[in-house]
Amino acid sequence: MNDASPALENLLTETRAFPPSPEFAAQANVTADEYDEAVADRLGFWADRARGLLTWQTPFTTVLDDSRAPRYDWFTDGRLNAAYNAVDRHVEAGNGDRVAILWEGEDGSERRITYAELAAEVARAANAIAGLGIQTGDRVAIYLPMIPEAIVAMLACARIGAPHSVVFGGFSADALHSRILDAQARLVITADGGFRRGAASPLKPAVDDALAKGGTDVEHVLVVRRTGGDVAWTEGRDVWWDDVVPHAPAEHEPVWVEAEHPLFILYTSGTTGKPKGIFHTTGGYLTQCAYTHSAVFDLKPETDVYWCTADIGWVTGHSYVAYGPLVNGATQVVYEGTPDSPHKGRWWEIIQKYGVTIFYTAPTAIRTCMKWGEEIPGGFDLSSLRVLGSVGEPINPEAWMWYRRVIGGDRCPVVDTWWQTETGAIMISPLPGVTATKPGSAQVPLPGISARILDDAGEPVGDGQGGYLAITEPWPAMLRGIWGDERRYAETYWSRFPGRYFAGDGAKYDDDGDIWLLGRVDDVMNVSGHRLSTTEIESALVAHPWVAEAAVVGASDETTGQAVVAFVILRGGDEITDLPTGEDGGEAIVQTLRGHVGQVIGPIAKPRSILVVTELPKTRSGKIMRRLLRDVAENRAVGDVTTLADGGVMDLIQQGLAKG
Ligand code: 6R9
Repeated sequence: MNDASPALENLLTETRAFPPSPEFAAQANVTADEYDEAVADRLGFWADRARGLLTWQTPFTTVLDDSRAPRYDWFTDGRLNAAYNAVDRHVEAGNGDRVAILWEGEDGSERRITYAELAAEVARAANAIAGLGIQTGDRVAIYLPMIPEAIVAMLACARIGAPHSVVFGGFSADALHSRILDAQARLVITADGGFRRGAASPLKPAVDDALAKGGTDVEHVLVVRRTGGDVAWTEGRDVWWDDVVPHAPAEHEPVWVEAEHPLFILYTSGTTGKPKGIFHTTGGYLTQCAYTHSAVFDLKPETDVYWCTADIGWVTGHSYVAYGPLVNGATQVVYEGTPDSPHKGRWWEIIQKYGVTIFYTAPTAIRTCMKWGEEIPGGFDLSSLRVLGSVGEPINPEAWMWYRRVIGGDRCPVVDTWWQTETGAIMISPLPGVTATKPGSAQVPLPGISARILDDAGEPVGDGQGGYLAITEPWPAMLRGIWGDERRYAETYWSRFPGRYFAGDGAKYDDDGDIWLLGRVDDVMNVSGHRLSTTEIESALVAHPWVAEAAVVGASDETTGQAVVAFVILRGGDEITDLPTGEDGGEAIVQTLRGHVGQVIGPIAKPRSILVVTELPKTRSGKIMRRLLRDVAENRAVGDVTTLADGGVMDLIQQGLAKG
C-alpha cells in the first residue's frame, strides 16, 4: 500500500472510547437493531427507508436492478420530484411556518426563510428558468456564493428535472469553462459577487471570461444581485434574477421524474488531469441523504437547529445542506463567509445566536480553530450543541479530542463520517446513540452499507490489518457514472477489484474490527478536505511557458492535512526571454507560477511551495517517483532510491534545497 503518513499510523495506538450517555441513547432516532434489520434484508431495509422518508408520486416496485452492472439502478419504476420532497410536502403537511433557512451573511445581514416562503421562491425560480428555455434534461451550471438563492437555484432545477452542475465559486474561469463544456450546460446561474473576508469578491467576470472562451451551448446567464458591484452586461444573454424571479408565478407543477433521472453532476479531481463529472440520480440519492442525515446526526426536525459549514460547491453542500436537511424538514443555518470574519469567534457566535444543536464541519477547520486558541470558543455559550460531525479527511485524535472537549463540552457525541462525492452520502460513521466513539476513527459501515478492507489480491483482511477500502454491495446514493464517459467509470472504480467498488482510500481494522481511514492511495491529494489531483496541477504548471517539467506531491501539513508542493524544472535556452533574474528572481518566478495555478484551477490549488530543481527523480520506465519528493517535501530522510534511473538526482535536489 502507498505510504500512510506516520501521523496517521499513530492513530492506531489510540485506545480511548466514548460510549453515548444513557440519556442520549434513550432518545436516539436509531438503535443497534437497524444493523440487524439491514443484515437480514438489505434491499428490504432500503426499500423501507425510501418509502418512509420520501414522498413518491408513483410508488416503486423494483428495489435494485443490477442487470447493467456496474451501473446499478434503484427504485426504477418509481416517480418523484426532489424539490417537492425538499419543500412542498412540508408545507402540505402543515409545517409551512417552520424556518427552513436561517441565513447569515458575512456582512451581518440576516434572512429567515420558512418552508412556505422557500416553496414559493423555488416555484418562481423554476418558472423563471423555464421561461429562459430550460427544459427537463437540460443542464444548468450554478456558480454562486453561499446565499439562499444558491439552494433555491438547485431546487428550481430539480423541480423541472434539469440536472444542475454546481461549480465552486472559488474555481477559476478556466475551470468553469471546462465544466460548462463537459456538461453542455445551457444556462449559468451566478451572482455579481459574494462577501468573503470582509470584502466583496466578484463572480460574474469569471462567467464572462469562461463564456468568452467559446464553444459552449450557454444561451443565458441569470445573475443574482448580492454585492451591488458593477458588472459587465451582454444584452440578450444576461438576465437579472430580480427582473424575472420575483414576477414569476409562485405556483409550479413539479416534473415527476423517474427515480433514475439525473439530479446533478458534480466535478471532482481524479488521478488524471481531467476532472470527473460524477453524476447522481434522484430516488436512491435522496433516500440515502435523508436516512443518513437523520440517523447519523440524530435529527429531530421540530427542535434541532442544524448547521453544516460546507459550501454548496462541494458534495457535502449538496447532500447535507441542500438535500438531506430539507428533505427531512430541518431548520438549518447557512452562513456566507469565512470563520474569521470579522473576528475569529464568528462561528461560535453564530452557534450561540441561533442555538445550533447539530454542527458538521471539517478537520482542517477544527485544527485552524485549535491554532487560534480555545479561549475564542470559550467566550461563547455553546451549550445548545448536542451532536458534532466531521467530514472530508481523516481527523487526527488530537483534533477530535479538542472538538469533543472545547466545542462539545465533553457532552456531545462526535461522528466522524467517511464518504465521497461518488458515494453521494455518508457510508462509514458511528451512530451517535449506539457507537462508543473512538477519536480518529469512522468505525463502522452504516446499516445497509457493506464495506470491506481488501489486500492487494482482493482478499478481505482481518482485524489489526490494513489494505484498500472497497464497497462490496451497491448502495442507493452511489454515483451512476462519469458524465459522458462510461468506460472511465468502469475502469476507475470497478476494475481494481472486479465486482466491488474501489474507493481509492487506504484503511485499517483495529483489533475490535473498527475502520480507520488512512488517506488516499492514488495521486489525489486532500487539502483542507478538498480533493486535488497532482496531475491536474502538474498540467497547469507545464502549461506555463517557463516550465519544462513539473511534479506535484501532497505533503503533510499540520492545518490543511496535506499541502501542495511542486517541483519544477524551468525551460532553458533562448526562447524564454522574460524569466526574472537577479536576487529576487527566484521569488518572482515562484509567485508568478503560484498565481498561474490559481488562475488555471483556482486559489485552493495554489502550491504552498514551489521548488525549482534541475532534475526530477524518475524510475527507469520514466515514472516520476513522487514518494521520494514527498520525503523531501516533508523533510524526511529520503527513502529507497534503488529504482531511480539516476540515483544522484535526489542528492542534487536536496543540495539545491539546502542552498535555497
Ligand atoms: C465527503 C467528501 C472524498 C475523499 C475520500 C477520503 C476523504 C472524506 C473522510 C475522509 C477520512 C473521513 N475523506 N471523509 N477520510 N475520514 N471522515 O469529502 O467527498 O470531496 O469527494 O472527498 O475525502 O480520502 O476518498 P470528496
